[in-house]
Amino acid sequence: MTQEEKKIAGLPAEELFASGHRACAGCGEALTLRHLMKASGKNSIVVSATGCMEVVSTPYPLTAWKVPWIHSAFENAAAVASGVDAALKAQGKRNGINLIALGGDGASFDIGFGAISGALERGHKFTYVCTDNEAYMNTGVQRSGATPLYANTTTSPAGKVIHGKQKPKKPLPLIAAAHGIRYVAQVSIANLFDFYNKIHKALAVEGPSFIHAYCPCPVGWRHDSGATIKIAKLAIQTRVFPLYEIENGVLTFNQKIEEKKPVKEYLQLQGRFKHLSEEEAQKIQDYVDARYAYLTRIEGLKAFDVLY
Ligand SMILES: Cc1ncc(C[n+]2csc(CCOP(=O)(O)OP(=O)(O)O)c2C)c(N)n1
Repeated sequence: MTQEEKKIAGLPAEELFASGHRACAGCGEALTLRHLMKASGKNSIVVSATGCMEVVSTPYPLTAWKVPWIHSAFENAAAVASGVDAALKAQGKRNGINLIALGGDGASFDIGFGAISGALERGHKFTYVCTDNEAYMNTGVQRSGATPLYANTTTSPAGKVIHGKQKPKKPLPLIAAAHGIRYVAQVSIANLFDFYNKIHKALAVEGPSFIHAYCPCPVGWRHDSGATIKIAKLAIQTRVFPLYEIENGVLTFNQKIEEKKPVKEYLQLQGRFKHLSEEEAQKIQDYVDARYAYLTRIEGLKAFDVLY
């Protein structure tokens, strides 16, 4: 067993995001929260934006949360977490508490973007975790700034006029890093050793940190509920979702993919891409290659100034 494996084997058996919640079978977000809370532990406070994870975890009067949990509005989890940070500091109680703000991609890439940016700029000590399932799933699969190119959603429909979303995904982790914060990382439930390591690093930062978590959604992506981890693995192997971290302004790949798989293998498991022409599938491949080439160009460089 490696040191990393030993560390994970020693994690509490207790589930702080308990089973019995109402997430769909195969939900990538629920799995992410389960492991996030095991990594964070009992001394955590969670602020949760409106979205699937809030709805499925807290049907009144029940809750799946075994730590203090605050429901914010859709757009202001980062602002509420800022207030919690300030209040704990004023009371002299900030030490030893992991403060996490949670939002889906709609809450993070779009509507809560301003609140996140403000909290990062103010330098609050908290970890923002975006559980990205690439659309507004709670309200019925509307496209967000995180929805990938040509994906079929109810507001970017694949029909005669357009073939799914016409714009690529917004590079939110890089935008977070450009704020000058000390730690940004992409995590996936398909690599839990890396996942735990990064959550621990993010929570240890004396300031803001940002985690972008890849979360397949069987309903919105139209894939088999048993295929969640397979798809998450393929996202890494095709370089659609590379596992990297940006620590003190320097980008490092944590699971380098030397022999990449064709993106088509990833696309064909998901109904949201079933309308694609050969040409469109190739355009997605070109886009993925270009984004990865960009990350490779800045790898190992002090690409972002650290301000907080
Ligand atoms: C100001 C405001 N606008 C719209 C809504 C309706 N609404 C609630 S959850 C949601 C979508 C959430 O999407 P996302 O953040 O991606 O999380 P997911 O449900 O996919 O996990 C929307 C549009 C709202 N609650 N508040």
